[in-house]
Amino acid sequence: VFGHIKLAPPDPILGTAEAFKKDSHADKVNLGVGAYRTDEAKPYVFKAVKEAEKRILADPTLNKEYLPMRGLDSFNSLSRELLLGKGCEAITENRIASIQCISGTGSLRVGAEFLKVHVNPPAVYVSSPTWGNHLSIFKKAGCIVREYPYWKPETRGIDIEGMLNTLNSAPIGAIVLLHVCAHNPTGVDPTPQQWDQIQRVINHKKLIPYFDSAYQGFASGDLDRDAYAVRKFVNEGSQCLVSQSFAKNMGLYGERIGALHIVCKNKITAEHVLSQAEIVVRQMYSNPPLHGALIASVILADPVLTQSWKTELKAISERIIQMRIRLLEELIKLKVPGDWTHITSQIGMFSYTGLTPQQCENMINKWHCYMLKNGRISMSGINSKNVSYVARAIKHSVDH
Ligand code: PLP
Ligand code: TYF
Repeated sequence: VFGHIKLAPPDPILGTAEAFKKDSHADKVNLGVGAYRTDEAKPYVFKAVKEAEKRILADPTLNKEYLPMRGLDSFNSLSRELLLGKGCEAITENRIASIQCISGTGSLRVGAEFLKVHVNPPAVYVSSPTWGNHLSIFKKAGCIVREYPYWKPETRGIDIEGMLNTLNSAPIGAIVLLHVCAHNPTGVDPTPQQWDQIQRVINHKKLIPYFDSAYQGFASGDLDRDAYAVRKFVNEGSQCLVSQSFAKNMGLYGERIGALHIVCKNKITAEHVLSQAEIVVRQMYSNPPLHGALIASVILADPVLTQSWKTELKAISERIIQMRIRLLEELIKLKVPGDWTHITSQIGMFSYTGLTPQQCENMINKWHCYMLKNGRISMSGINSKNVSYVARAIKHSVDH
């Protein structure tokens, strides 16, 4: 029955984690998956998360009943307030359909399925490059996926003309997937002026923005600042979708907690949309898991705990920024040919190094520095102990 099934190729990102685990070399470095590591190269559990879990365990009123298909109501309202800010009109006017989802990926999958069934967009435009799963998720839902130019290798910045030109020729009603902040994999975000330009084309051509928020608070350490783009669109009247993940900013990777927010024109529409999104969920997995939603809502409902979480988040993003500075210093010290200032100008979890596939192979095979073949490194894998080793690996790979 199953004999004809071929072995699937490893996931290009998650596969690097497997390869790293198998490697027994003492100096190995994990620059693959975007998961935060401490300066000791250890996973990090937020103190605020531990405190929230303590309170959850101690609460005699809690039980393990099913959640509704839309998830935990307190989580849904607190998470959209975190994303869009207190006093956001779309929230006070009750015109957002919010649904707790299985982290960012699950939220994108529910959003994609919902769009296919109820909107049937002519195409979904994603940046070139983007997080690989974006393409697969929308294709899996039956959407036609197209790319808009984003990365300009010559400037190591955004190809804004290319992006605007492509969006200008997109059919009415097409979806445009946008990273809210800390673009994965390039680490390059539009400037406020570029967001103005993008918004103008989207509005003019009647396109539908779909924001992916996987790194709020991770880019600058400031949750409000990192939400600039999505707040601008929503506050200026956009009807749009947002997939929100708490994997990175609360370190809840394995708890699979996130949300899908669909911003509608009015309250009645939002009610209809929510009821249909719930049907999508019902047919996929019935209802979401409870624990992560409780953790996030306990943190977000208590101003003291929220503040302590924000302080930790700031420290984490600071460590990453420090590692960018240190890595650039080491590369300059070693006189590695070329301009490496993009290491510090790029933001968020990743650096798009510009290393060629062959140079990446050398990083992995000779130096045990696990990274993606497109040149992406996760900055959180770098620490004060291995930064000069990584710089030497880059030098050797460039000279190679
Ligand atoms: N979107 C982007 C841009 C990502 O980088 C990721 C990975 O963290 C996700 C979505 C989904 O992550 P998760 O499903 O762990 O929330
Ligand atoms: O790009 C990354 O490394 C993160 C983590 O299927 C990730 O977004 C990678 C692959 C995946 C889910 C999360």
